[in-house]
Amino acid sequence: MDRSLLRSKFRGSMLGTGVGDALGRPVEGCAPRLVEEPPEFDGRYTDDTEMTIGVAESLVEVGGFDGEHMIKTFMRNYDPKRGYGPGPPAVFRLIELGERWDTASMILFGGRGSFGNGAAMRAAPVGLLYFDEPEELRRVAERSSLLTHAHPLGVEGAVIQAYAVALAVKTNPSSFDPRDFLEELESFSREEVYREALRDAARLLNEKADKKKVISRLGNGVEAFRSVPTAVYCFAANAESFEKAVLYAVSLGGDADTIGAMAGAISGAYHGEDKIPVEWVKRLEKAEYIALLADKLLELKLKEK
Ligand code: R7I
Ligand code: MG
Ligand code: MG
Repeated sequence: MDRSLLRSKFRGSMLGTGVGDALGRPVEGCAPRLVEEPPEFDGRYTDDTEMTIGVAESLVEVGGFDGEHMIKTFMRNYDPKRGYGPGPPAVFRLIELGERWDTASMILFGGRGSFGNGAAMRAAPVGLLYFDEPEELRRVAERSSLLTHAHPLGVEGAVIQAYAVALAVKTNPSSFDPRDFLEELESFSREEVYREALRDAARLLNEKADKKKVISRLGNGVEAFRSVPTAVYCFAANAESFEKAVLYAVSLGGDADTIGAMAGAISGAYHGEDKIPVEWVKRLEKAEYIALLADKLLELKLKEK
């Protein structure tokens, strides 16, 4: 693939995360019937994008994955006004109190770790940097998830989201089949909960299901297994347009910023930067910096070779 196309796809995925997040932010937690109109776009992003920035910064600064560096980057960037779930800030506090950085996340939720979607929502940079190295992608997605989300279903959500971004980078829109895409994700995933949900997603696609059915089968919740397959579906069912995919994602309500961010990351990687409405990118907070991080991830990727 030529460099300029890759650059556009990397930028599309990073900006797509921010745009989907910002679009969903005002309607996070709303019932779907309250999101019939597209929400107003003011460009303000939430924890989803803040942590995605952290993942990208750490990968770029280190030249690859370093867990301690990444969690410290999350802590350095942490802004309590960005609407974090309770898990990550609790991990940050434990570490500040002297807990080991590599085990603190396991203390959460009665010692099982979180299965929230907080690791999946920030996985795009991992999918980009390792787009053609599936084993390395899985390893880094798992380890970067474990920093805050230790439950196997929280971890696997991040793996699937990263792999979806990777597949979208590799895909040429002129020869795309959403069923193959879902099948490939299913065969990559190692948790039956996700395999089942991805098969459901394929059925919903065949049925041309309405929103109610999509929400009742796949979910729109903050749990990784009730939002990652949903985001993947939002992309697969609306692959022809970035705008359609993210508008559909946030229209499901519930964890709208996160489903928007994840669908935006996949769709942006698929279409590239130029297919994201200019007005959205113009208004997105720190858009230039986010695009710069995408460029640096690509630079790192090409240096590896
Ligand atoms: O996953 P996390 O970072 O939250 C991300 C969400 C996104 O929607 C962001 O936009 C932001 O709004 O927050 O935060 P966590 O606290 O780790 O997980 C989110 C929630 O999932 C928790 O607060 C719990 O309600 C639920 N949850 C669990 N419930 C029971 N048992 C996560 N893990 C468990 C569990 O093991
Ligand atoms: Mg958020
Ligand atoms: Mg959210």
